[in-house]
Amino acid sequence: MNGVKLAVLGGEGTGKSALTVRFLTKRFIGEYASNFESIYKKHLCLEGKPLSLEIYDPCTQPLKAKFSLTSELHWADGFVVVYDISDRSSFALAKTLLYRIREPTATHGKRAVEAAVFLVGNKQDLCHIRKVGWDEGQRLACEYRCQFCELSAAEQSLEVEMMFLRAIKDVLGNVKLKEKRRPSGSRSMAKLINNVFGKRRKSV
Ligand SMILES: Nc1nc2c(ncn2[C@@H]2O[C@H](COP(=O)(O)OP(=O)(O)OP(=O)(O)O)[C@@H](O)[C@H]2O)c(=O)[nH]1
Ligand SMILES: [Mg+2]
Repeated sequence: MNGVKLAVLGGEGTGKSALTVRFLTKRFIGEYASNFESIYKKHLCLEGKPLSLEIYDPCTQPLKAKFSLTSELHWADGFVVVYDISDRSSFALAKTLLYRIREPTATHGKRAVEAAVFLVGNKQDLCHIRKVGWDEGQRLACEYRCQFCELSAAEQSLEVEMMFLRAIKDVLGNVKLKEKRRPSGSRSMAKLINNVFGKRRKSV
């Protein structure tokens, strides 16, 4: 069975828990505990294949989120980076997080392909007090090679579901790419044998 690990990151109160709970339960309950971190596990069936999903929803630790993501970067296969469209400081923090995720040293070169990242402008229902433009989000996503959408965990169940499913599919796509780039053991051995015998044939 395929396993996918997603980390939902972002500033305090941006709606990380609301999005995660919305995806897992289709409900918006309004208030969410923020004093402990959670890893939610769910079994899904995606395109007819079983999938084991883990979603990491961190507790409020703005400084940790800004400066030390080491364990998250090693744990996760993909990231959902959330900001609140009515809070400009959360957009600045999202940018810092994207920078950390894309830093070449962030995973000490362990990744064969870039991690899948989805930038989410949450609380779209508050667009009357918007502080971050849609185009700014889109530009930031382009700059850091991410998917992008604006949505509302409070009002949109389907859009939240589509966003998570897209993030999961991107992770699975990366897994396939990684497999393609890494020659399999038998293929490397065939290449080695070919090299040895090829050379010998030439010298005869
Ligand atoms: N209007 C509106 N409010 C939202 C939305 N999503 C979340 N909220 C509210 O924003 C507040 C924070 O949501 P949380 O899901 O707890 O945010 P969080 O990022 O998990 O917060 P921390 O864990 O404290 O960092 C709560 O009062 C939610 O009800 C949304 O789409 N629209
Ligand atoms: Mg939370």
